[in-house]
Amino acid sequence: MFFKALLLALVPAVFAVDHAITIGLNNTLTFTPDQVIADVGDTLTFTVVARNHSTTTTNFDGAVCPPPPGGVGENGWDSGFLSDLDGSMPQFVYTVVDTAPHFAACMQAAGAHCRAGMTFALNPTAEQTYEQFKANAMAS
Ligand SMILES: *[C@@H]1O[C@H](CO)[C@@H](O)[C@H](O)[C@H]1NC(C)=O
Ligand SMILES: *[C@@H]1O[C@H](CO)[C@@H](O)[C@H](O)[C@H]1NC(C)=O
Ligand SMILES: [Cu+2]
Repeated sequence: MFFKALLLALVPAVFAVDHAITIGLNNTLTFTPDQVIADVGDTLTFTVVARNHSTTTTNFDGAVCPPPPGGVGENGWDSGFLSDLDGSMPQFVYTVVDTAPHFAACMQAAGAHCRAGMTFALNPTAEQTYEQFKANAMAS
């Protein structure tokens, strides 16, 4: 009984997946990959490899850029500014807590990075695609 309970407690940890996302690859205004499908319990590990960026949740449409401090939405996130100007490659880890779509962008330069298409989606859907979100950001 005890061991069965212990095993069940360990199962989610065993199957949780970490998704690595690079911010600023080749010194571009990008998230790589720009969309991730993840399960509850998985983690997203964002690593900034150039300049000074953020990963911050925002609205799918309307007021997309810049994402506001603290992020948008239930279970949203905001890494704050993460600078690699000193070569430290800072990281931000988010643990997935629901299966809802979440849309994020970089809040640097008063939204200029966001409007340049520096965008990311967690669990986008057929109705709310990453491509449409990016287009909304670039038009906002
Ligand atoms: C980064 O550079 C590599 C090698 O040139 C290229 O394959 C890749 O598409 C580039 N990625 C981005 C996001 O610029
Ligand atoms: C990163 O960017 C923010 C916002 O522009 C700025 O306040 C901060 O000083 C920058 N960090 C570094 C280390 O330059
Ligand atoms: Cu940025």
